[in-house]
Amino acid sequence: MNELLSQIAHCIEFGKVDKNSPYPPDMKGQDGAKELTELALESGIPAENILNNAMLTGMKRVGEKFRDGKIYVPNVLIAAKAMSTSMELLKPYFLSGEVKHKGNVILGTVAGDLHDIGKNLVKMVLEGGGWNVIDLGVDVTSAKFLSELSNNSDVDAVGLSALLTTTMLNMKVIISDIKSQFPHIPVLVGGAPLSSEYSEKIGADFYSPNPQDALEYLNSKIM
Ligand code: B1M
Repeated sequence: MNELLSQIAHCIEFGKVDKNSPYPPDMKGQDGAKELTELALESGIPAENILNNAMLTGMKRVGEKFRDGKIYVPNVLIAAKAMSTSMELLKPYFLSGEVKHKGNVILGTVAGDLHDIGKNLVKMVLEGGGWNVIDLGVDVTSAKFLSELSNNSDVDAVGLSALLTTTMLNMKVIISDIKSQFPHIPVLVGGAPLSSEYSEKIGADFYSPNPQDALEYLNSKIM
């Protein structure tokens, strides 16, 4: 891996947000995810490469260590902060695509679930691909999705994200509620614990393991 990319992955893994952040103590005074991401962009490394080969690599290591009980929630939170800081810097590159909106998508992390890094990436890629995203945030209930659909007559699709095996169960209820009142609205789902089999079982129209497939699915709806 490119040295700069591996340094960014390291900063995210250990939660080194920027040069001024005191954490972790052994990296005090060193460049953090912010400065190194800026440098990578200035050096001409494509934003997609930084995302896939540095940021997601760092976050994958965090997930593995968290799963294995080697780190705890505060470590994950500070890593997520470093990840979000880098993501903000990539935003303009993902948004530089098209200007005219292809349509409107409601997006949210489902009820009970507070994970929003993946959902925010999906938002960035969809917006970069020309879609207007109505972001309902995290912990979004069925009632909130329905109220948003009632208030916006020109919504083309709804996207649901879930990261927990417990909250992915809530998708079934949300989809069923949406389909009973808005049967014509396609619902796409994504998130680490999901699969296409599960997506089919809960009545979703499409399962996307990554933001790009979600974008291609939406684009296929207007072709
Ligand atoms: Co949580 N957490 N967490 N966590 N956390 C996981 C998900 C976990 C797998 C960690 C582990 O044990 N290895 C585990 C879930 C286990 C399970 O369900 N079986 C877990 C747990 C247990 C928990 C808590 C219960 C811990 C606790 O409190 N004891 C708790 C739950 C809180 C809640 O939600 N109610 C919790 C809390 C947190 C933090 C708040 C500390 C933090 C979230 C911060 C934030 O999001 N702002 C956090 C984090 C960061 C993680 C890990 C480490 C990283 C998740 C992440 O951001 N990944 C995660 C372990 C892991 O996944 N490696 C873990 C990077 C992100 C880009 O990937 O979200 O999968 P992802 O999104 C991808 C694709 O899935 C796809 O595109 C994205 C880009 O490729 N995608 C879509 C996602 N949504 C999509 C929608 C689409 C299309 C594609 O269309 C609509």
